[in-house]
Amino acid sequence: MSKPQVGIIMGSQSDLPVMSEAAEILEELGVEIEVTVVSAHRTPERMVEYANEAADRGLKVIIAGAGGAAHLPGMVASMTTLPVIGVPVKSRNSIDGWDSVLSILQMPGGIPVATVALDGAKNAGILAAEIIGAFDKKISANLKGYKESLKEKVLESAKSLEENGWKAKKIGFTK
Ligand code: RP5
Repeated sequence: MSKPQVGIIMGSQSDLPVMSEAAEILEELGVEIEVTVVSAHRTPERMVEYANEAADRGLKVIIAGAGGAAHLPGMVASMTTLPVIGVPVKSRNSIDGWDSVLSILQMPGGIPVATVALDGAKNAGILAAEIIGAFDKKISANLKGYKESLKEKVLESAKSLEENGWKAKKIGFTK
């Protein structure tokens, strides 16, 4: 196995059901990953160490997920020059998800976090692969294949719907 290119971190293991979607799509696209828990509030020293060492360890992108008072993505972004993709998680300490979204999205000038939708870890994985794919032809080709498969699924479901009518539920399209 070669060195991980994308680091997936989350504030708590309770974020894993959401964050595993980033891991799954990145593995499908052939991107080497590492996955771990780094809490901004409960392990601040570990967060500083992770952010400071990430680039030197060879990571190219960090995906950081957290919920509620979600400070992990922004704090990590403040300590690295790597692109950071933030995943707001609708966690048990989140009121309605907006707290997670806004605390990751509304970063001050100079410290961007590319924030995806609430629980949007799959898109975070795809975005990370696209960043890697801008410099890596194999990943770029894998992404092209993935996007083709999305197109085919839509066309298949359109055909099925047109042929069988809207009452037939077996249109076989999942997100
Ligand atoms: C955040 O608090 C974590 O990222 C998680 O989304 C949330 C709840 O954490 P647990 O209490 O489940 O560990 O920091």
